[in-house]
Amino acid sequence: MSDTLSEMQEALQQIQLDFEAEAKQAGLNALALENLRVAYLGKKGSLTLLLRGMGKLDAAQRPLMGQAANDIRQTLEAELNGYITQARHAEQEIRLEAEAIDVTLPGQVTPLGCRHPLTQVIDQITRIFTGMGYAVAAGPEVEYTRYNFDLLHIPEGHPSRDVTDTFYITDDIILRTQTSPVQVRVMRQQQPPIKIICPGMVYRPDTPDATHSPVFHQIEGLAVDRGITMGDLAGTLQLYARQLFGADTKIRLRPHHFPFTEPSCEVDVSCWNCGGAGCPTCKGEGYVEILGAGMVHPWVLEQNGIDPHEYSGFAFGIGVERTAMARYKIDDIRNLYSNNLQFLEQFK
Ligand code: 2NL
Repeated sequence: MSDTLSEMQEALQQIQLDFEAEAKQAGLNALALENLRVAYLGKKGSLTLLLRGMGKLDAAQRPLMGQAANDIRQTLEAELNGYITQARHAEQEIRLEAEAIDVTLPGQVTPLGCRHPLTQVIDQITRIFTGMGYAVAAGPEVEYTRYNFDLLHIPEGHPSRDVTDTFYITDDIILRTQTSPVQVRVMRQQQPPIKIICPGMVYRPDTPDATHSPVFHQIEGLAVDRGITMGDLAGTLQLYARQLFGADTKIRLRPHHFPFTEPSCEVDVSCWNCGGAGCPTCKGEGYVEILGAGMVHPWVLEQNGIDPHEYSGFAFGIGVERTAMARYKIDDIRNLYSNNLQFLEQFK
């Protein structure tokens, strides 16, 4: 029986030796160390199996052996935990090293762009009019000839309806040549007071050159209410011009003709470059033309559901490209469509 005891004591010592050898092998590998725990201290580990063999011992010897085995178990556990802590620490060191960020390195600079100059001008003009109480209206770019021409008092046979001046899709469907059809749609939907502006793209079959593009932008405005006069038009455009071109700006209305307004005028502003004295910007004129306007033709009001005996209105049409080219001294409209960054970056 004492043979069995000393055999077991030897086996116990051997387990400790084996464990220590294997722990050395595992080094600071946390996974290998965890496997050791299973192999020695787990349910089917060698130490556990040995303890199960204690049944063969005398009752008197069992506590002795049990004590020894528990001591070893505690020793091994303590060693293992120590190694594992070291291993975790070492692994963390390696990870921290690998993930280290040098905060003194220069950052990645995201290049800052800007909105397109046309968008900037559209937004500026829109702000001026919304500031005066105008709402923004939008409508289709593919339009009926009825809305683009007929209801605006542009009769059949008028030169602007020719295939050389309008993109036809069918006999009665076109690409809009102005944004007035949006205003026509609003008038047919709502009674006065109406105060709207209609920014948007318009189309005309022009060969591109320094001042022409088959696609361009317009902002049309419309105000209809009781008692609207040409004085309201002049005052509104005066405020507009001062805000866009500077507080000293004067405006000048010259008689003109449009089919959809009566009377009609072209509107000039005093030259923002020379203030009216005459210079290359205004070609010696002192004034520069910026838009067309007039009192909405009573026929147009009537055709679109508004009683011209009760209401009157004014309308105007602003060429966005023209305005941008004037404001920023752009000499070729094609610069606005070329997506040339050297050009566009000037508008930051
Ligand atoms: C120009 C001239 C103009 C209008 C547009 C308009 C719209 C309605 C009724 C009457 Cl619904 N008129 N629009 C009026 C006068 C001039 O544009 O030279 N634009 C660049």
